[in-house]
Amino acid sequence: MFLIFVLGTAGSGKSELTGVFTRYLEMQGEDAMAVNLDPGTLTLPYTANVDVRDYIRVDALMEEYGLGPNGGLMLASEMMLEIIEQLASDIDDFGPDVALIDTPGQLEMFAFRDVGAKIAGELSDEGKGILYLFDSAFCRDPLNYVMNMFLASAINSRFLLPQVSVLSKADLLQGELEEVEGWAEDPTLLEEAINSRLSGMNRLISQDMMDVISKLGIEFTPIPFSTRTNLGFNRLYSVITLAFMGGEPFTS
Ligand SMILES: Nc1nc2c(ncn2[C@@H]2O[C@H](COP(=O)(O)OP(=O)(O)O)[C@@H](O)[C@H]2O)c(=O)[nH]1
Ligand SMILES: [Mg+2]
Repeated sequence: MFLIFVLGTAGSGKSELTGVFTRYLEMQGEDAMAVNLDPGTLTLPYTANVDVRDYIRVDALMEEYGLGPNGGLMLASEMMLEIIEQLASDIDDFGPDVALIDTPGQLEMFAFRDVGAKIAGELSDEGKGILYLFDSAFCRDPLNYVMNMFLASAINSRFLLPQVSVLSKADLLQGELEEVEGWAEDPTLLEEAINSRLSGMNRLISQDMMDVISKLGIEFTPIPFSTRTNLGFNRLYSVITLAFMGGEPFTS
């Protein structure tokens, strides 16, 4: 069984990608399932085969303990640590070859608290990988694009798992898609955009961040993807099977 954790900032399209791409994987003959690990979401755009909300719900915690949304989320993340074994056995019972795991709306809850790394460590001893979503809404501007690279690097060093980048909601970029794709394919084009479009502190920060990221040796080529136009589905499938499975399908 291979677990794919879908990570990205709030609203980057994690839940939609989880639902739609799980169905796509099934159409490719993969034995795939969708897992929801977001205890805070009220609605999901897919039917989760395993759902953390069967055990923990942020809205119920808020009501029971008189907490606001952030307090509820923090309590939920503590409680999730206590039910990891239960979630692991729920996933095992389902017995898929590949599970897409939708993570909390707020990236920081999963990426920067203990809960994410512990869940990733304890949910399975078998293969694991990460899909990091660069939200197109934050990618028009070279400063935000570099900030996204930085977040992706932070996740990479935190989880130490094979990682594939996705440029989510790419249909929103329309005429700007070609330029952003250029930044993804060729860092010198991104440097040019930083120099020509940014000034002052923003330019300095972006240049320095790019230096740090290139020293880390991490490469990002976010794959343009859209659940609205089906853009990028085939490419993402071949990239993840190559990066995670050495080119073999998940279901052999
Ligand atoms: N235009 C467009 N909108 C999308 C796409 N994927 C998701 N969305 C929308 O973006 C918003 C956030 O998506 P969601 O999957 O809930 O993000 P999450 O917070 O990362 O789970 C929702 O309104 C989705 O309908 C896409 O490919 N294209
Ligand atoms: Mg979500």
